[in-house]
Amino acid sequence: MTTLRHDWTREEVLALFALPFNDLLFRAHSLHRQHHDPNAVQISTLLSIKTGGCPEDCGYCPQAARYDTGVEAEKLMSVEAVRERAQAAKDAGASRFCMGAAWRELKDRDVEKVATLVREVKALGLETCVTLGMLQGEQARQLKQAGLDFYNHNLDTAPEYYSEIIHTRTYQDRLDTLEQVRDAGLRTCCGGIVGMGEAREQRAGLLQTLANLPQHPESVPINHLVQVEGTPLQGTEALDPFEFIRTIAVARLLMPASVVRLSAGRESMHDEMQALAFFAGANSIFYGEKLLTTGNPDVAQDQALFQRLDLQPMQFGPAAASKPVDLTTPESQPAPTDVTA
Ligand code: SAM
Ligand code: DTB
Ligand code: SF4
Repeated sequence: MTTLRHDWTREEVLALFALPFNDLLFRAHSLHRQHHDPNAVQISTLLSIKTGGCPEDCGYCPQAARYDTGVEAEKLMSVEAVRERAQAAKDAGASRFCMGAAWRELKDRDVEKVATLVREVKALGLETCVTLGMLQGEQARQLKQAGLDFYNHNLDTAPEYYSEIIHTRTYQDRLDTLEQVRDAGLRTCCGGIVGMGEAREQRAGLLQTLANLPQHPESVPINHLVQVEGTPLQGTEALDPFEFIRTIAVARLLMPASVVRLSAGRESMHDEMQALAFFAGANSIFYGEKLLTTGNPDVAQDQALFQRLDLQPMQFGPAAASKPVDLTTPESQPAPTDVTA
């Protein structure tokens, strides 16, 4: 097995980006196979449990109150409504349920409410993930106690590009929250967004920072900017699709054991592009018609994609093993590949 490195230089990362495309993909895919089943994809479903009205100014985000995006502020969803959505996600084949709130930070008064949601979702036999903004250590420990598996908190971009995108909190604030999450024994889901007008240097900077964290995030969402009318980043020049694939491949090379998620932006990607992303090292998706407020491919479309590419949902833990979930028809499921081979 490869040694996990935490000392990547910017030059080294840029040199990977600059490899001939086929060489880069070959290297990334070869390493991918050493650490993962190449035909298994982890499936998470997202739910916005508290939508809109956010005080932050993240330039990409439709939920920031200050931008006129048509997203209405809503209250925290009820336990019953969340349970129903989580059960539906499980029935559709998701193994993880991720709940997002448009908050700057988690307030102490909301900790017990979120903990209740976590307990309910966990009781259904799903892995749990929440993304609630900045978090304090004690709050992280309370959520862990409630059964939380993952906390999603993204670095979003390279340190030097961050101030182009967000002004209401610092990069260090994000690093501090990630430290609290790790210290509480939670698994980290941390990645960023590309296609925000950044240069390759900054895509490299994002991945370099992620890989040089004290531990590689267990889950690394690579979001392609979803441009939303009314946000400052609407109208940003489109990223070359092959540059997006390169970003996935370099993420795989830097963080070989992590699960890399082909995250936001899939709705505007063809099947061929997604197939290339899976080959380059992506092995997770968000599944279900909606991300938080924007669209995601239809479930039927994803099921067809899995079938066409012979992909299977990644299983986890004894609960999943006792009741395998088929995204495709049962007879199309090949025997699981031996990842230790
Ligand atoms: N409010 C919390 C926070 O910012 O940490 C949690 C929710 S926030 C919507 C979670 C992440 O979604 C952001 O960090 C960002 O990476 C991603 N995101 C938001 N809007 C996006 C967009 N338009 N395109 C791609 N990713 C987006
Ligand atoms: C992540 O990295 N991407 C997800 C999840 N973590 C919370 C969010 C994508 C949001 C896309 C815009 C929207 O639907 O509002
Ligand atoms: Fe608020 Fe999160 Fe959107 Fe930033 S990304 S505006 S913190 S909901």
